[in-house]
Amino acid sequence: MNKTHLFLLALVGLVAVSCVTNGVDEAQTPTMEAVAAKKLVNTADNAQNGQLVIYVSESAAEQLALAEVATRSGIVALDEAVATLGAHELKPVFNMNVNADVKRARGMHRWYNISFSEEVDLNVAAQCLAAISDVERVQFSAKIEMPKEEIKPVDLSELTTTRSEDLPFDDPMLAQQWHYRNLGLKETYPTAKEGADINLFPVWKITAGRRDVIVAVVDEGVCYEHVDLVDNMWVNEAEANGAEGVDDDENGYVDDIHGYNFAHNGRVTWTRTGDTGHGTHVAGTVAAVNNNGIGVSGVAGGTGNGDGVRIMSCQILSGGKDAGPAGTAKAVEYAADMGACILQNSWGFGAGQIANDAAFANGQTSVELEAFHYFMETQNSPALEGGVIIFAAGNDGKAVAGYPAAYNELIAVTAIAPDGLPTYYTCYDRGCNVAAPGGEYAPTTWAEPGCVLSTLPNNKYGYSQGTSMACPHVSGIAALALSYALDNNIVLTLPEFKDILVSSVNDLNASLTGFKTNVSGGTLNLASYNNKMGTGLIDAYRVLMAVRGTKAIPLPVGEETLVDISAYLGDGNLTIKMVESELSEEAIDALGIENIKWLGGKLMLTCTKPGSALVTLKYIAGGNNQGGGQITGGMSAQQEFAFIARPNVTVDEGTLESNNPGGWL
Ligand SMILES: [Ca+2]
Ligand SMILES: [Ca+2]
Ligand SMILES: [Ca+2]
Repeated sequence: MNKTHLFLLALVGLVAVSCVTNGVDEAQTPTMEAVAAKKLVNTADNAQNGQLVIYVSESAAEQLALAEVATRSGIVALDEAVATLGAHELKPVFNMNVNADVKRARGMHRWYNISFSEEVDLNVAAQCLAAISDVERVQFSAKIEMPKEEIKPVDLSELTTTRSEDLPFDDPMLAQQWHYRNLGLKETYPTAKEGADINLFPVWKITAGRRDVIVAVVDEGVCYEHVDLVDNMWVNEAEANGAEGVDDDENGYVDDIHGYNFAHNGRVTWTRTGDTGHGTHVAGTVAAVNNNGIGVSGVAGGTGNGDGVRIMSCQILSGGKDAGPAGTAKAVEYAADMGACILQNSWGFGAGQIANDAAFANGQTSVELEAFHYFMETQNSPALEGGVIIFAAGNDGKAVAGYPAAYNELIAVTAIAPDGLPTYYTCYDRGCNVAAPGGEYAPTTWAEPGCVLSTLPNNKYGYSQGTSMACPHVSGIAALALSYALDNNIVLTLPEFKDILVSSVNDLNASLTGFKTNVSGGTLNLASYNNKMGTGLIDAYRVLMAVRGTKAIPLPVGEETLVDISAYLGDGNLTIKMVESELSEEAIDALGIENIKWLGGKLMLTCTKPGSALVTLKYIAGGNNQGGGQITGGMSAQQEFAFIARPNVTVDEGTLESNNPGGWL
């Protein structure tokens, strides 16, 4: 090991000399080491040995593309470095078989992956490459992690799988999926709170997905044979109907029927030693098949009529081996090239490993960021101008999300428990954008039903907790939102869509006082999470209403409440007189509305249960206040609103605060 190290230190000197002769003016550059250091995208901390990613000059990229063997490019300094490192592979990262012109214009053809002996000291190898004038950036292959969590298969004999009449679909385990509709049952979690969920059921009355919305699950392999997933798997028809061992659609990947394994270069797998079922669990939350009388429901799993959104398996972890940044970048590129518009990511580099956005990109684009930008700027759905990327915030319990999640262009999801409070493991604060149910083992007893229930490989099901489990709730809601937009010919820009996803939330802060006992008997100081779980708890119904352009009016459960739409019209400072408007029976039923009174141009009512409904409210648009019963030209107008009754909602009358969370992003 030491020998290699010393040998390569000597090599740096040699390469430096050759660079000087190649025209680098030493008088203008303080030292070769300083020049080389500026080219390093990240550090060798926690990096994979034996590989680096480099970004070469345009002219070098052209020469490399023409060379029959890339390791004999004809670029003297590069060929020498390759030989000295004993590199056995120098390959373009991105797939120029598909969409080559766009990728070339973006410079994606300039990224190369170089593989060499694991004995070679990484820092020395990186400096050696960075010393070459045609090499503009060098990136270490940081190891990728899934946020750590324990996945526990369900013993079906212990699970009550009764179908209750009020459930919208006949999946027998839906009653246990409190994360979709939380009834506050003590057997779920001792302090479970009714309504601490994503408010999914009212959305399923409007849409449960569309098969032309494709969600790429960047994770372990998805068990595409699972009886509760198979009908919602994305299918590459050319490969499905093609020949084994042949790249039938000529996209550069052989037999990529439901996706591809970028860690082991081959078919998607889930049965290697070291596989955990993580990708299958995540996929089930997004789109397990609904209403098929089997197992669980998925957020966007359809109605049982082949109308669920599709899951594409972009496998970056396989038997404990990860695809590295280059393989992960290819997986993201693949998702964009093959039609996904939502990128679901429950993986990262570990909270705190990368300090901030600048350290993530070092002022220059890393290979995975290049791929993220390509995904975000590729339009695969008529409803969305671009692609949206959603990440788990991380499970280190730190006041910062891990990277890439924390990066400012990506949505980072924190996790709540069935009590509507932060989980003990969730990352929070810096870099976090929105919360969703991630589940939690019951305090002190380690009982599982407070975790998230979903699919596991080989037709099994299981509970797990983590921001990994929270994240696919947001991806599933995003898929429902795009399904709804497609149904209604609505087109959103990416910034508009991200705004909808992070601002269509219910307040979490009102509950964040005092302490909470966690699973191991320790306590969480809830005040430290105030305003730090992202904007709030995502609400699927509010998301759809925002896509529709309908304002949501949050209402508390069990309290007499004054509804004043003045806060939602104009600049919010108008005094609007409401006119008696008829609330539909459906709305009254959905929210258990009682004691409806119209008082002085305002509506007074009590919601007796959590629920959501559309209402049309009429009002007088100014001009009639003559006094003495005289009316002069008070024009009547009306607007549709969504009433959303949730527990613990605080309604701040006369301001927009309750409608606009305005929290820290
Ligand atoms: Ca193929
Ligand atoms: Ca094939
Ligand atoms: Ca099912």
